[in-house]
Amino acid sequence: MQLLSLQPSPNNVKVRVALGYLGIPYEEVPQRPNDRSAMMAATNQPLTPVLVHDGIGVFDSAAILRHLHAATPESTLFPQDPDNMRKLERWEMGARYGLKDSLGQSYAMIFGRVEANDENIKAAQQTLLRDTAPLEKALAKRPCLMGDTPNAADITWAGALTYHVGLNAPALRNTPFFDFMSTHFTLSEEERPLVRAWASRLLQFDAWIGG
Ligand SMILES: N[C@@H](CCC(=O)N[C@@H](CS)C(=O)NCC(=O)O)C(=O)O
Repeated sequence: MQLLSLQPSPNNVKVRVALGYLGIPYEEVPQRPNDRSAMMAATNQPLTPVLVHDGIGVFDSAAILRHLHAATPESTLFPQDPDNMRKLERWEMGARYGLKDSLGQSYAMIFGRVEANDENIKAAQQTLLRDTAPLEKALAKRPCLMGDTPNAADITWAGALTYHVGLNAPALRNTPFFDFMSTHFTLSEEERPLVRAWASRLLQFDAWIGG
């Protein structure tokens, strides 16, 4: 399998976590943001991540997780019964859109549309805390969102939290974007201890972040 990726982006992190968790070997082929030709050739669309498996291109991180599950008989990424599938999809939807308000507030400051002053930073931090509260609550009841072991809901959320838990990836250090996010929007041990520990554990399955 080959993974065409923009390495630090959350949807790419999510797919690498799934590959690492399932123990599937793959070759990562990092892409340059200004050249979409490899994704276009493999999948007729420009975004990453793209998985190429036996010559077939799969795009969209959620579709890639489904493809990996379907191709791996022992995978427990998705549940076996319809009710839990629906429950998983609700968590997954939350992860895909749940942090858009705080990210929007953060990006506005990073790209200079809004002043990065204490008041605006505090407001974005409050939004992030509001939107991660359901996770902390769920993790107080069980080790993962839906049970004892991680599934696609956990992995999707871990990807979405890439910029909100401490990361070690050398390529992320000292970039202005990551500095701003890690300085102001790292979830704290006091306020989100369970989310931090759970997301950090999952992100270690990403060879690029954890390695
Ligand atoms: N729904 C897609 C979204 C893919 C996506 O937005 N990819 C981003 C990286 S996370 C990308 O390639 N962005 C390039 C751009 O917007 O120019 C997924 O989950 O994979």
